[in-house]
Amino acid sequence: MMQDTGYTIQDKEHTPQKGGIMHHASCIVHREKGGFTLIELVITMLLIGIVAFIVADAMSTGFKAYFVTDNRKEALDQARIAMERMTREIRNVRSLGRDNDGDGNIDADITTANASELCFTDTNNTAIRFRLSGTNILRSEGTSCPPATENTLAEKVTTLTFSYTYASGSLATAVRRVQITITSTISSESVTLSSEVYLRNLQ
Ligand SMILES: [Ca+2]
Repeated sequence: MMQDTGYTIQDKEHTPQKGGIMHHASCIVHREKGGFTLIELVITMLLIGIVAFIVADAMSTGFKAYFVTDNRKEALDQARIAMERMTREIRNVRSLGRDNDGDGNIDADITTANASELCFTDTNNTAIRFRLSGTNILRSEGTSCPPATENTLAEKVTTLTFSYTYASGSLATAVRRVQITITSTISSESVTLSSEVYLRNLQ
C-alpha cells in the first residue's frame, strides 16, 4: 500500500508540470505574433542610423588622410626629380676663362639668367635651358642657347623661381650661385623645395 501511494503522488506532480510547459509555450507564440512595437522600430532605426553615420564619418576621414598623403608624396616626387636634375646640371656651367664683357669678372657661359628661365653651356659644351611653361618644367639641350627641342622634366609645378648671386653687378656672365625654388601642387597639397647651387668652375 505504501509503494502504491508513492506512485500516485509522483503522477500527480507530473501532471501540473506538463500544464506549465504548455502555458509557457503559448506565451512565446503570443509574443511572436505581436512583433515589434512602433517605438521599438523607431529606436532600432535611430540606432542603426547613428552607427552608420559614425562608421561613414570614420571611413571618410581615413580616405581623406590617405589622399592627402598620396598627393603630398606625388608633389614632393615631382619637385625632387626637377630639383635633382637642375642642381646637378647647373653646377657644371662652364667658365669662359676670360672677361669678355669687360665687367672685371671671369665670365660664366650663361646666356639667359632671369627669374623664370636659365640657359647656359656646360663643361661638355652642351647648351641647356630650364623654364616653366604652364605647370611643367621644360628642359632642352642642344648646341647653343636656346635649344629648340623641349622635354617635360616635371609636372604639376606651380612655381619655378631662379635667383642669383653675382660676383659683382648683375650680368648673367657674373652669376656665381643660383638659388632654385620649386613649388609643386596637387589637389591643394603643396610642397616647396629650395636649393642653392655653386657654379663649381667659377669659384
Ligand atoms: Ca665678365
